[in-house]
Amino acid sequence: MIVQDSKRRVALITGVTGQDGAYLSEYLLGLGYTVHGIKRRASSFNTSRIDHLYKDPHAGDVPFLLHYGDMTDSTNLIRLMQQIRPTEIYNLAAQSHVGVSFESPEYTANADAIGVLRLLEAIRILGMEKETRFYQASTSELYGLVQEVPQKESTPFYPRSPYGVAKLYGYWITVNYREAYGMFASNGILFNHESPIRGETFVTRKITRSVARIETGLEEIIYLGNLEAKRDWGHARDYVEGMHRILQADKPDDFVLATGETRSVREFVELAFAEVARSIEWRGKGVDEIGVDQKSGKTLVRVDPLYFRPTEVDLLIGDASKARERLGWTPKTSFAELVKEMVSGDLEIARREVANGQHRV
Ligand code: NDP
Ligand code: GDR
Repeated sequence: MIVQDSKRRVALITGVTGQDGAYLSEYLLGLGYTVHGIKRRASSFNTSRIDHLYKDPHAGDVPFLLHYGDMTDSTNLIRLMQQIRPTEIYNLAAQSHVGVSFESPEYTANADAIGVLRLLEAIRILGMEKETRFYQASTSELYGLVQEVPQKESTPFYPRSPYGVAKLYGYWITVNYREAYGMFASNGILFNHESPIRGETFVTRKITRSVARIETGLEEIIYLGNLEAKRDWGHARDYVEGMHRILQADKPDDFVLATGETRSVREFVELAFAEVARSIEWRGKGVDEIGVDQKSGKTLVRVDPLYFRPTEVDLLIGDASKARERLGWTPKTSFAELVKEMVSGDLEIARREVANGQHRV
């Protein structure tokens, strides 16, 4: 049984500069938490997603603090944990791009697999097992090659990428430390979740950004990989609330968070273009397939095998009944609302670029 000092609500978020880190920081600050985030040193500013939350600590007592750190450096993680003594840790840091994990498999394993172990060991080394709850950002990529649909907590794992395999280690080491040392350590098995601040190289944001840039004349065409892949896409804002609920449960456990609906990349493209009143007609097959604007006849989408993965995950659709029943969590944003919000966010950015004199093609 974990006994927490009810007055102290101090969260440590790794991966605070990422999509989920930004939404979770905002959510926890709204609940009155003191939030500490770990950011990586970079040669240029990398905090654009959280700048609106940050106040200079010189101004006095501020609830949001950032620290330099890296998941590959245990000395740094131990020191930070010792200084901060968080009551909740959200481990969101990861090399999170599935395609890139085929290019950098060793680094992905170091950050995404061993990084989890480093944090769990830091809790043990500092004797914080009874005061700190641990959330691990697990993923629907664990399911990989389809074994069962919809996928739920009991569905067997069969990861299909170095990223998925590294996350498999992260999942099991979290379960093992819970069972071996009685830690409050839980996995959230989250299906894809997106937003207007999603990284620009994930397929949803890549599409909405290009739709906006094509619409404003900044770009002419979008190159994509596998159009048939199906994903269960939700909104990141809803999912970070689920992460928090997972750590407020009576006991540590593993939970799927998903919408229960699935769409193909092709459907996402069609809906995103429909937001700017364009309808796509598909012509050709396989690598020669193109998407044409029905009105103008212009080619807007082209398939490029560069974006195919050596092994693909064809179909993800999650069953989040356990989270609904035990945590009272349900997603609030529909697929159509998500696409609308993302296209609208990217249109705003593209129009600003145009207004600032960016070159038109
Ligand atoms: P992002 O890629 O947007 O953010 C990843 C974060 O991790 C960034 O802050 C990044 O820093 C940081 N990071 C990467 N490598 C390191 C490292 N070696 N040391 C310290 N920090 C590092 O991912 P999301 O916000 O989308 O996802 C959050 C987590 O949830 C990830 O672990 C991801 O694998 C997992 N997940 C995501 C899902 C999704 O659909 N979004 C679904 C299921 C799981 P920097 O900004 O400097 O790059
Ligand atoms: P995913 O997300 O691999 O599901 O991982 P991504 O958006 O990268 O790919 C989704 C599907 O779209 C296909 N695809 C393309 N993908 C990208 N990135 N770029 C393209 O041009 C393209 N064309 C088609 C992919 O092949 C794939 O099938 C995300 C990440 O956030 C992980 O960290 C997280 O764990 C999982 O979601 C759940």
